[in-house]
Amino acid sequence: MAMCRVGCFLLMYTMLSTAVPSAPIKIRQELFEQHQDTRSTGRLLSESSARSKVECTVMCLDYSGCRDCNYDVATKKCELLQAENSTVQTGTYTMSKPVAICPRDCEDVLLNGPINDGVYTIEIGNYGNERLVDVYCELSNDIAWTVILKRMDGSVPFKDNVWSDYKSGFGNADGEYYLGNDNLHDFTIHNGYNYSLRIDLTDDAGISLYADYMYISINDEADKYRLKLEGYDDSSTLVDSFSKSDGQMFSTSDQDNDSHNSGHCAQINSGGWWYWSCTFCKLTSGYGPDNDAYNSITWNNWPEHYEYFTYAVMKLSRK
Ligand SMILES: [Ca+2]
Repeated sequence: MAMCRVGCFLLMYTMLSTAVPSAPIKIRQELFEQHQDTRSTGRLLSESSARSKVECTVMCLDYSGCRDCNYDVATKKCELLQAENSTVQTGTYTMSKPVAICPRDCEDVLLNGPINDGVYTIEIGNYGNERLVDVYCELSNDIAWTVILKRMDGSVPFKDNVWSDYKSGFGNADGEYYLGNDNLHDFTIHNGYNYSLRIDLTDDAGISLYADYMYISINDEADKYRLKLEGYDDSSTLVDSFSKSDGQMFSTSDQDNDSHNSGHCAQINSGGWWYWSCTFCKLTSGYGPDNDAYNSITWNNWPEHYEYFTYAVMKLSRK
């Protein structure tokens, strides 16, 4: 298990005469203390490029024996060190000593430099019990979205996956994937922030709409990953079809935790979901035109007739 180490020194060593780099590096002051004229020294384990201080730090976390890292903002050079101490340099270096060093979500990623959509490593869970997880970050328009579910090509069999799959997550963050219910629980309950939810859907005619919810959290496995969903935003372009799942437990084809007394909604339909009896929407069901209505991604309040959905995303942003 990778853990955040407070002792990982981040160094922005910038020659005083060096021009300011063209891409501004945003520094989150709550996370990083600035120190002048100090640089971490020690045996050099690795030297490579990184897009940001946080990426450099994550590289250090993943590198056996790495204790400190130095990041050069101007050249984007990342040094991984088996550090022994810090030494004072004369007028050349600025050091950032992190209070917390790993991004907890895509907002941390955005605030620490990267501006491009893509896969980033974040840390999930209570401090002292963290794990590193790859997620897809949408970082455009200065809003950081952490994608937790993505359907785009039908390459991942969401509808056939069982409880253990949904528990741990599946797929790849650079394509179709589900972050997993244990990760979702730790992300929404133990990350230290509250999150809102946006659902993006695109149908086979190319119509793209979204629905916003002001708060989402997922309880733990002992409570069957019960969903808390509040505050549908009626300025959304999509009429609500998900709020009825608020308070529902998660069900899969091998676990019936729904509110349907005589039926097993995840078998009547397909895909793990927060069914009641049974659902007005589901994003985990079959992909593409070769599935009936029960076995397809659905959104009952879609404004037009649709054959199937080509794109479906659930993503979270910090409130
Ligand atoms: Ca049932």
